[in-house]
Amino acid sequence: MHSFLTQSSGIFPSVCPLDCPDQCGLLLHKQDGKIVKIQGDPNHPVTKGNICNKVRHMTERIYDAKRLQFPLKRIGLKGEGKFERISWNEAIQTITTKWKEVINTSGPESILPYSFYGNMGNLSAEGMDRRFFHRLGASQLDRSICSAAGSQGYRYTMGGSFGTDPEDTIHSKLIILWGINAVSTNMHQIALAQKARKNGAKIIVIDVHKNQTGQFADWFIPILPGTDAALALGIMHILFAENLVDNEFLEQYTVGHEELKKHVVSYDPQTVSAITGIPTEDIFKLARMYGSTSPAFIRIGNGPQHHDNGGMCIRTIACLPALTGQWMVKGGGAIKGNGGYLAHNAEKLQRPELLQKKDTRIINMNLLGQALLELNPPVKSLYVYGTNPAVVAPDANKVKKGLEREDLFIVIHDLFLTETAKYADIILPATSSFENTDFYTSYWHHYIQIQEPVIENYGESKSNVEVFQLLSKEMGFVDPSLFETETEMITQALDNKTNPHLLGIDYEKLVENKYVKANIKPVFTGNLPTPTGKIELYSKLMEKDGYPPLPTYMPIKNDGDFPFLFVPGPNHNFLNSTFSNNESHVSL
Ligand SMILES: Nc1nc2c(c(=O)[nH]1)N[C@H]1C(S)=C(S)[C@@H](COP(=O)(O)OP(=O)(O)OC[C@H]3O[C@@H](n4cnc5c(=O)[nH]c(N)nc54)[C@H](O)[C@@H]3O)O[C@H]1N2
Ligand SMILES: Nc1nc2c(c(=O)[nH]1)N[C@H]1C(S)=C(S)[C@@H](COP(=O)(O)OP(=O)(O)OC[C@H]3O[C@@H](n4cnc5c(=O)[nH]c(N)nc54)[C@H](O)[C@@H]3O)O[C@H]1N2
Ligand code: SF4
Ligand SMILES: [Mo]
Repeated sequence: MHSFLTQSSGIFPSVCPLDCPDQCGLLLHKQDGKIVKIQGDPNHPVTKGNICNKVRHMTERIYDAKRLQFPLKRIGLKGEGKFERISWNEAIQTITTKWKEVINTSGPESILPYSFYGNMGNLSAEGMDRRFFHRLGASQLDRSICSAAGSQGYRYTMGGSFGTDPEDTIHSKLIILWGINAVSTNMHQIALAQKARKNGAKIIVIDVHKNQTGQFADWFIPILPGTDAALALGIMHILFAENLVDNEFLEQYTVGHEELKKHVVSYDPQTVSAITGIPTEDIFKLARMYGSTSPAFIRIGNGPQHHDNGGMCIRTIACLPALTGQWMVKGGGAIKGNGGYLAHNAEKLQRPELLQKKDTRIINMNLLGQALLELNPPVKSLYVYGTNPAVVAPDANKVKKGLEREDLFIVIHDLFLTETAKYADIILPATSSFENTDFYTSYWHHYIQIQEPVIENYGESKSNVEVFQLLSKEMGFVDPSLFETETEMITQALDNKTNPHLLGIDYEKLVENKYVKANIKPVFTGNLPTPTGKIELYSKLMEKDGYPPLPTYMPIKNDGDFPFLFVPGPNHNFLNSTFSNNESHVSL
């Protein structure tokens, strides 16, 4: 048995499992086998013992009376929410019997796994599940709901999720929080910005409305939704026109700066002002501040990329630090995401070779409603884990109609009877992350962390890894990788020869240290994973993919009679829909 489990009381290291960039180090206080308090780990180098209210109150969620303890089967109508307790044996038998039948009649692609990062643990969210569904031959899911557009845009410019080390941002003299509500969604970036501010940094927030982060700013700049690329191009126009660019950096580390210089002539401040709603004098002021302050750091948020021009918008903002050479300065540059530094060996973790049919269909998760209602050949079974699509997926009415389909066999694995679970035929209870072994890689800071089980599985709940192993066994699969232990999976995942930043980090080192920083050179190395190895201000790849090769403002689609855009953002007290069913958090 794991050592933490043998001790009924004590304080144990942990990591926040939620889909939040901060990925805080935690300490779990356990008494008589139960977690009684969750505290930030004061020794964590980035999060330093501070955690949000959501997780400070997470014990109330872990032991919420509504938490699922047993497998359930539906006894009422779809969506009615009437269920009856069954055994794990019956649950697994029912699922595999149905799947074998579906595979016989319609092929394995009629089964659709649907998941996201309710638990960011790599084994839970993209480990044993992938192995199992590859072996099953199920349809593949394009997990596009959160940041795929922006990440792709950033990749065109920078080659991957590589940005500034957030710890360096205490040295910044100008911090632009661009389309990020960091007070709610990245609180430790705010803590770092506060330190920088004490040393004289100015903080600018660019958003479509003045939220808590806007109130925190020294200068809040309101912008019309979906027009940020125009603003970035307007800044470039002024930087070139007023010779505020770093020509040496442009020469050495970028491609296309001459084309870009000509291209941005048309984005003069008057034109940009008309597009963005920002007064011309403010565009001048912003560009001059950005061009003459060093280190200048941009934290690029998720808001702007949730529009249909989002990828190009992020690609465009990501060009700015290259113009001023800010990548060479400690505390300069930008962060969109930093996941690239901690990239593990996804092939070894996910085993794509188990998938027999290489052109297995891929379904975009943003089009779930359409997939359930219109796809041919149809989806016959849906397996949902780590996400709550009835309330988070776009086109909710279509999604609900799809979930109501009587002939769609739905299985849901979750800690709670979520809005989506109400439509399930079989519900499986999930463990919380504190009951599992897993490893975590932040998409903001540079630390990799381990979770070892601190408490026993709640009721009869099981982890994602455990459930996929049960399903594998009952399906009659014999591939050894489907039955490996968590330790074996972590060891394989950390063995990634293609990522020098992970060199020397292995399972043992993680267990010993709890959090380990990736090996990262302090300043820009100049060798990027773009096709040219440079920052691509001009991208031939984009041209090939059917986009303008230079950063460009592309207006969002005009909805005719509906001129206003609804911008629903994350709630301060919830994490997406997580906590929205816990009274303690609703009343926070
Ligand atoms: N408390 C809390 N924290 C969370 C989450 C949560 O639900 N609650 N969710 C987590 C997840 S999964 C994610 S992806 C992150 C997201 O966190 P953020 O990166 O902060 O993204 P959003 O909050 O979606 O949007 C940020 C801001 O962008 C603004 N915005 C919208 N459209 C535009 C635009 O066109 N231009 C500009 N400049 N601004 C625009 C919105 O008004 C919003 O204030 O937060 C994570 N952290
Ligand atoms: N209107 C609107 N819609 C949005 C957004 C928005 O800002 N506004 N944000 C979008 C974004 S950025 C994102 S990332 C998505 C996120 O949306 P989701 O990925 O659906 O996130 P949650 O709603 O938190 O749901 C996660 C679920 O996973 C469950 N879970 C947690 N741990 C485990 C586990 O170990 N195993 C299993 N099986 N289940 C577990 C939780 O109990 C919870 O029910 O929503 C998107 N949709
Ligand atoms: S949700 Fe974010 S801020 Fe809150 S404890 Fe988790 S990682 Fe830290
Ligand atoms: Mo997200």
